[in-house]
Amino acid sequence: MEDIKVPFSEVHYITIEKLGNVPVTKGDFQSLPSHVQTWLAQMIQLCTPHAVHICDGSVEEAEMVTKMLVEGGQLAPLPKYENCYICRTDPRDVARVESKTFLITKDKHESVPHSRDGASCVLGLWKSSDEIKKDIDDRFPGCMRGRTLYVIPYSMGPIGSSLSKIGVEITDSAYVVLSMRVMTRVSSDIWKHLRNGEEFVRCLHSLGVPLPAAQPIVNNWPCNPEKTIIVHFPDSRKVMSFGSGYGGNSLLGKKCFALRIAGRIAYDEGWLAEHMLIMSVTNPQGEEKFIAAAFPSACGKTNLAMLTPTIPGYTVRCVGDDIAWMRFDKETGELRAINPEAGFFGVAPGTNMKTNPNAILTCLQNSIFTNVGETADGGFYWEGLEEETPAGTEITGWTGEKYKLGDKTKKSSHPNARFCCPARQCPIIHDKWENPAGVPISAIIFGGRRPEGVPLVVEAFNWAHGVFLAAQLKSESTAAAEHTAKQIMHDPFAMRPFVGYNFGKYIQHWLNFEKNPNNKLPKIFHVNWFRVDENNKFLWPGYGDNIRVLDWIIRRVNNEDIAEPSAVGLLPKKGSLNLQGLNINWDKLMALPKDYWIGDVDETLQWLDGQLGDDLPQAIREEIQKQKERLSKLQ
Ligand code: GTP
Ligand code: SPV
Ligand code: MN
Repeated sequence: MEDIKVPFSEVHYITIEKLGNVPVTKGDFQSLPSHVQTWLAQMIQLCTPHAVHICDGSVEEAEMVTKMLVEGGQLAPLPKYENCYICRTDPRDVARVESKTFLITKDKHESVPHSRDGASCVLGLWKSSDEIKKDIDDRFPGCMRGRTLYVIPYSMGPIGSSLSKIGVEITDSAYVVLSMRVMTRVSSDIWKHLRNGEEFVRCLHSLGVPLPAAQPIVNNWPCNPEKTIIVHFPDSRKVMSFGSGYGGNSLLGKKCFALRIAGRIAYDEGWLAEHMLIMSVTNPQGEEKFIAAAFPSACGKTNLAMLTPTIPGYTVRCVGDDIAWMRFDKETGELRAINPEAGFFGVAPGTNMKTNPNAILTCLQNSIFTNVGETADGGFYWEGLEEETPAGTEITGWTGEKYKLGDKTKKSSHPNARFCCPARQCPIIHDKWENPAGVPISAIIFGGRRPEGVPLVVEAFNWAHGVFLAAQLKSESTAAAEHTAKQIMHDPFAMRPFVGYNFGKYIQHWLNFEKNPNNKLPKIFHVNWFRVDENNKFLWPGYGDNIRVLDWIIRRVNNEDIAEPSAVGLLPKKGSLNLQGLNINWDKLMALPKDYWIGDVDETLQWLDGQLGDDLPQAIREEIQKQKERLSKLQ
């Protein structure tokens, strides 16, 4: 079932020390760059697969792998659309597992800050090489027994761009092969770029279920939740992931490489790898501005990146929905950003033709849906599609049970169910989205889910204050990781789960960009779409109406006199935000409850000081002090 059937004549063998001859069912091992061959041979020896498949990223390859997965019961076609498939995971493997995600460096404090005694560090988990060696030795030897080892050569960013980086992922999951082909640029051309011995990020992934499986496989989704670990070696640019086939745990180009490892490379090389969407907004005067925005997982990046404006005359175009690599141009001083990814791995529930039509239209072809419901006529279904689904439609929920349309007591989909679709299919994808030189960023937005206290939009007084706004970011927990209770958590820069080195150094790295007078620093903002009233109803309509906030932000970028200082930053002057056609309680939406904010700033200082200790940059302590002083003067 795991085998790809190929004509016998196309198979060649490689001889691996202590293992003997291993068939290569696709691709030519001998033609790979020698440093790649050496690493692959070591990994084959470690994982002992029964065959090797070197991916080329072609359509034919995708068709072959898809066919195999369908025959094996891991994927099923969704005949309502073109080349779309549905997949249900083992219900124990549905999201990232932050508690099992580690950074390995010689010195602990290269990875994690000097937290004060008693504060258990949540800004990265460090293990020593000795400790992790035990975990690795306990898991990886023989982990691909009876399975095919796939070799995926890929580029993060347009192939050949000076802003891009190359990775190679080894995996025993064919689902990962298909998904990586959507999310990254998989191609045999990668090997040409590695010819001169150029380095690449080495990614090893295994489902952790050698065959015959020791435990029953649930939903044809092999995984090993008890033994799941995701391990990063930032110094040697390596990732090893075991036991999970889901999302960021297994598509190693995404969070593992493009944020944690790339973040560290960016620190070393003087640029930024951030958890940010990239979009452009063109105003009625035809003036276009690019914006990057960081929100924690499941807090609205994909939705903002492709929003449909509710006010006339504006055009939004999408460059990326999750990750931005950005650097200040040495000549022009502009901050230029690329989206290193090639696809969207978006939260399905809540996505519909009203909230995000562009996402729906992007995923009607060549897409994979994981942990969603299915309609009897072969379509997808999830919470949020009620109004678009005819009454009486038969639905099977993600757990395989029948689901009754509109049944509020059950869920048809897992809250972290995702669509995986090629970005180029997005109706509003920017024609520069693959520009090797990136796009120039004029504003950076941070935000989170803040039901209480936090106004719709705040502008930072200056760069250092903006970095403080980012450092104090908090958000209500979501289903994107293993947090179950709804609680407000600190998530500085929306990077808490994704930072690849000491967070104190990370904040200082941000602060340092101000020291170069050549850098054209974008203005920094904080937004909150999620404030609620006393009945728990959102005070702001969100989604397409967020254009009104973007419009205000762009006018501020153009230095329009529409902001006034407050204790927490610059707020829109009353009447300066276009609210035409909306029924908004502006005063409630923008209120700064004094007690709330005094509690908040004290708690923020305590938390940052506890987490970062002496690594907390002095400039941030000063910003906190200034905020306290401003708050003390509030009425
Ligand atoms: P990741 O892909 O996990 O990083 O998440 P994301 O930041 O891309 O979040 P996404 O855009 O997928 O939105 C997550 C959830 O928030 C969805 O259920 C959306 O419907 C909801 N959401 C997004 N934007 C808004 C908004 O403006 N207002 C409200 N109320 N909900 C929103
Ligand atoms: C997130 O959790 O931020 C995601 C999904 O985008 S995952 O790829 O699983 O990290
Ligand atoms: Mn997203």
